[in-house]
Amino acid sequence: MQTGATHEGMNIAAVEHVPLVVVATNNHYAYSTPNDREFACANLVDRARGYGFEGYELDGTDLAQCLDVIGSAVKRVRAGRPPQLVVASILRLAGHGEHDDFSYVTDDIRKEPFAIDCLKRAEAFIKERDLADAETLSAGAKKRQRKSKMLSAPRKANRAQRQ
Ligand SMILES: Cc1ncc(C[n+]2csc(CCOP(=O)(O)OP(=O)(O)O)c2C)c(N)n1
Repeated sequence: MQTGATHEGMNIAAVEHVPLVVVATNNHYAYSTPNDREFACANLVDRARGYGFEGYELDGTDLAQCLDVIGSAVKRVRAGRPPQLVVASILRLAGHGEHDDFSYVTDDIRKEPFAIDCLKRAEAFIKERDLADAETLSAGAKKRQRKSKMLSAPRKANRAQRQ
């Protein structure tokens, strides 16, 4: 959201009535730089008006809300409304890269509602609505475990090397 290309692209999309939906995942940090060092407006979604977009905010940890709000934004642009900006609030729950121990995230931020694990919440939502069977859900969980093991292996190796 901070690069020149994004600003220029959003501006021209509104001028040209492009049916565009921009979903900005605000994970509160650009590497270790917090939101208040990245932008001075109260909320990212405030920018929508300046571009000539319509703006919506949502809880990015809530799959039902994501489907609803983003789905409605898509319907609106298809119906000829201006481009849409949807800002989803969430927290990155690991480092920016394997070298990043994530220690700059304050305890206050970790207690925020947007800091919960969206995958666990999505799993509960899917189970509640019976949208997938147990086998499919456990296959997804196994895949995530394998990925997390693969990601933590180089971190452990790096730490061992430094000691
Ligand atoms: C306007 C601007 N240009 C460049 C940077 C340098 N910079 C620091 S972290 C980063 C990458 C951020 O990646 P992103 O996916 O947004 O966040 P993260 O993976 O850390 O959650 C960049 C380009 C910056 N912070 N702000």
